[in-house]
Amino acid sequence: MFGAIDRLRQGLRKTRDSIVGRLGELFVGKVRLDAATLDEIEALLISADLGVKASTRIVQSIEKRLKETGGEATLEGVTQVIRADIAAILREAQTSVKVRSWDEAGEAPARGRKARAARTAPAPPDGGAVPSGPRVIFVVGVNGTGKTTSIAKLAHLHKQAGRRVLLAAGDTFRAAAVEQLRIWADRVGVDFVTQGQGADAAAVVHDALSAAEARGHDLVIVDTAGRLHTKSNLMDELGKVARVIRRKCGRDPETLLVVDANTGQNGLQQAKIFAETVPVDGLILTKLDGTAKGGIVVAIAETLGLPVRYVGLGEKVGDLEVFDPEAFAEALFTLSGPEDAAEGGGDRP
Ligand SMILES: Nc1nc2c(ncn2[C@@H]2O[C@H](COP(=O)(O)OP(=O)(O)OP(=O)(O)O)[C@@H](O)[C@H]2O)c(=O)[nH]1
Ligand SMILES: [Mg+2]
Repeated sequence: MFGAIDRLRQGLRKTRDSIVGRLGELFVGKVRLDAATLDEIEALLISADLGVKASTRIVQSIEKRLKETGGEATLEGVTQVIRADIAAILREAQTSVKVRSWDEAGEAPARGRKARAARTAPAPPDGGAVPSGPRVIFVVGVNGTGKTTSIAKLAHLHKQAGRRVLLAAGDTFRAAAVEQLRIWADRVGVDFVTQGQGADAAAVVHDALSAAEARGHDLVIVDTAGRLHTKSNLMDELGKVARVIRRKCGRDPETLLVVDANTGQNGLQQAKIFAETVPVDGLILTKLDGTAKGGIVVAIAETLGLPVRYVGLGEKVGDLEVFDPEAFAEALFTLSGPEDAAEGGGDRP
């Protein structure tokens, strides 16, 4: 059994091999870092998908540190600077908070004073209702990013923590989507509410919340369809469901946007549309195990301006980690560990 940091290390193996391996080729012993080597480090970081902004910032840090040490550098010294900077950038994104409510959804995100006011004084829920009932996690994102799998993993995590979890089959577009969630619910051992394919997602969620109240669930996790291409489609569908949750529970759901770490610029743009259209509280970044460009976590956090809450590291229910910037940066650079050990098979439905 691996611990959290070992699982993270294992999941990030491809990225680590690429960054650490190439850094190692640049350095042998102590070297004097000239402009060309700094450029190479920058290119290496950009090719690991950290994004230009973060890569430039990190190289500037390295340069600054070098001035303090007379211009000589070791692989270890440079690695430490990169690692500390990645952790710092991710920590900064962790503190960004939701700036809109579902009432303002679809409008441009509030900035400055308006945003700060929204943070300190959240809009009262409909009719001034006192918040009650279960916690609700609303999982949204582009299709195929890993929403349903992440819901199963989240359900597992919360069940392990002793909570009573109910899954709501809010993706009613395909019969297969409902079935996939049902299989996961059975496998994880949590309850499940559906009205089948073609049902109104808002009605399914209404039903699920009533069931949760009646049966004493602590947490309801809502699956959604990813095939919503325009902003107005997105708001029509998701806004309707969110308003049902607010009416029943007296507060907005906690909305998590799922983003595939293998996503190219196109996927990132689609995720941006979600982040700009609906009030997202945080990110689940999936499939980090499948990419050699785990640096995308930094670029996504920066581009979307949202905190990463969880990372997906495989297809099994246990392959989800609560995101910790320090642990992530450490796992990217820890040279040796049990990651060479054989891994077990998958268990997806
Ligand atoms: N390697 C890996 N695969 C993952 C991860 N998360 C999800 N997947 C796989 O990605 C594929 C899509 O996952 P789903 O959970 O069905 O994605 P979805 O967003 O619900 O898809 P739609 O409902 O079609 O929009 C499946 O094959 C999953 O097993 C992960 O963290 N790592
Ligand atoms: Mg799905």
